[in-house]
Amino acid sequence: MKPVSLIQFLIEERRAGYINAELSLLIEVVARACKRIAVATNKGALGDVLGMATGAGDAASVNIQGEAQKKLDVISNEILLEANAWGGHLAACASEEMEDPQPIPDMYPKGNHLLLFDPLDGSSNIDVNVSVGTIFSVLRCPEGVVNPKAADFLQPGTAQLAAGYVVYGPATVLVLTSGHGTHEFTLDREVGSFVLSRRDIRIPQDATEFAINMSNQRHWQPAMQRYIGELLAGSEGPRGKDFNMRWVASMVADVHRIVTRGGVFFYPLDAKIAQQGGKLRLMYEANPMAFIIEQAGGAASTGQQRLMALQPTGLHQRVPVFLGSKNEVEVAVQYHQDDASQHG
Ligand code: AFP
Repeated sequence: MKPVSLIQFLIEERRAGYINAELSLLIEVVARACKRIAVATNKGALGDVLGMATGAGDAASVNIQGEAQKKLDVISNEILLEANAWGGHLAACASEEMEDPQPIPDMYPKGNHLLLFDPLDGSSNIDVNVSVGTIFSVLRCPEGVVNPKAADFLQPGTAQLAAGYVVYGPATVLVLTSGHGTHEFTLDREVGSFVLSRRDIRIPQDATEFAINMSNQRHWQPAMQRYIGELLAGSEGPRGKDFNMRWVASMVADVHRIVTRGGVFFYPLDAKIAQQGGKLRLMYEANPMAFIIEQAGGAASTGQQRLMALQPTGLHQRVPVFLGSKNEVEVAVQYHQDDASQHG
């Protein structure tokens, strides 16, 4: 069968009325920028892209999260900002790497969309050559807003017009939704274009693989202790079947495994991070991943509610994340809701 390129797919979606021309251009521009990020990431030690980013006087540079930035974090952020500045499809960008939203420069026309991204998720894996990725989310710019501020981005995940990630692994793979299914595109490096490799992905409703950072076990809430304890008890325990565990520590890689073969991913609240509300960021990690997972028939929750229904209160707000195979997420959520109702 003749391969379908990303551009052909986007034209199909425009003809179906799922997306408009501006959103189609936005997705193409982001995909093209991610090809450049893939080239930079693939250079490894040969490209002076590894290690920590430094600022003035060689001091380690730190992002809004207070985290030391890798060189590739900064490079990837710049690539996405530059690629999206001139096309007229955006009003502003927001990024994990920037405290405030970046407006489109006045010399360029402005569009009706807001783009949020984690330019390089999993960057602590770069120096050990483990898959990393880019995560992005698209919102509508509020009517009449010319210079969007952070408050204009604070829309629930259900307001997303599109979301996607690119995983820079053995293959460079884009997974995308515009609210009409979840679809996968693989980069054909010889041609330089993304080619449709899986249309209308469906995640198995049940799971035998779970992903969580077990080193935090002693800090978890009782409901998570109970839930994971039952998975570890396997066929000798109440679940009556054995489970396998994976933890890449790169959300894009863990989520892509789930999109590919099912499973569940948890970054729950724990005593260490309870004050900050969780580890993962709502606006440009949890919400786009939740949109992709739900459109593939999975579920995404905070442990207490549907993740995409959460009304954001801050651009860099963190949130607990339970996502993946629907039936398994529901078991974990039920234990947490039982706990909450017992303890008020
Ligand atoms: P980095 O971008 O700092 O590597 O963090 C990656 C991440 O945000 C997400 O991609 C992982 O699932 C999670 O953090 C890993 O967290 P731990 O290092 O605590 O396991």
